[in-house]
Amino acid sequence: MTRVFSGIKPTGHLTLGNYLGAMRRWAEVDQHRADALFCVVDLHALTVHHDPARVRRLSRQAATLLLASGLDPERCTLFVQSHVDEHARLSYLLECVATDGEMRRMIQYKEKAAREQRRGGSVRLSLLTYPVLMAADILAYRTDEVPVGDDQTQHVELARDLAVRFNHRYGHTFTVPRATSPAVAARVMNLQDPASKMGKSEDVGPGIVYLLDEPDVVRRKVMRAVTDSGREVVYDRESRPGVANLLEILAACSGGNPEELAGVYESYGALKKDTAEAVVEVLRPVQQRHRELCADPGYVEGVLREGARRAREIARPVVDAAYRAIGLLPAG
Ligand code: AQP
Repeated sequence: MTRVFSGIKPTGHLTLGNYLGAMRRWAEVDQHRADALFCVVDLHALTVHHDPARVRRLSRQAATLLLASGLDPERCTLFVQSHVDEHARLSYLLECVATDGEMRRMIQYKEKAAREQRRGGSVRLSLLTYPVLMAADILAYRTDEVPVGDDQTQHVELARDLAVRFNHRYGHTFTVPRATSPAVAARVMNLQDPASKMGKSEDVGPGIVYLLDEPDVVRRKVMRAVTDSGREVVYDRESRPGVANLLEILAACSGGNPEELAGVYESYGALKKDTAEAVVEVLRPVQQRHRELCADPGYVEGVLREGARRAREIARPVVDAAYRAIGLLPAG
């Protein structure tokens, strides 16, 4: 059976980008067709300036929202990365296979390092090695497919390269994974700055729709989305990025196609109104289920405990095999 693994970082409140680019597909497709593992990758949240209490809170919230978005613990394994030691154990071995040059070429590293410096902080070494830990997350489960938004495909490519290199040097140990992205909304852009991704830890709050935004807040954010001075609704990502972003969001929420939808609208106002309502409708059941789950925190904890147990069971023999293959003496 195909094995699928993917994760989400508790670096901020989850966004519509996270949902349309990744979470929704995990719940609607992946958990039904594959042996799927989903992870709140909390160690990754420590790669940038963080507040410990906030990371803990956001980790719990991310797990709750993943369940609210439809992940079913009977169909998939949901757990927290730091509950399974194998991720960190394998990460070190992969650091011994990756190169400094590979890390410095990563686009996300360059962007995030620049942002940390702009905010007056220093750049943590773990931000540079982040893609190696992500490779460990993936390879520890002999993952076949990694369903992610577009922004993560370069990191999955690195995981592939490391798997191939390790296998070639030390004998076949890892499955070589591949990234899969959704057909629409693989990169949802910031509503106030359509040249930038809608990212949960970005500063431009009014351009980001959070999964727990009240309906009126969603409407206000979408109605104020930056478009351009044109009047005709056309789908062109290059010259009309703001309008293209709205069309993609609407298409992803209503099951349509952005190019066809462009032909339906005669004004930006009408497009925004329908997009806002479509987003509100998509978020409504997630928010409802989230409220129910918040009333039963013991349930979420139980799911995570059982998820970590199952995850360890899969990862431990794989990581032990990697320790042997690379030349480390077994503990006996
Ligand atoms: N704007 C987006 N459009 C489509 N997919 C997106 N994803 C994130 N933003 C968008 C996808 O969501 C999954 C989980 O993301 P992550 O937690 O690993 O963080 P990220 O990719 O670095 O994105 P964020 O939300 O912007 O976090 P910060 O601001 O902390 O960097 C991934 O599959 C991602 O592709």
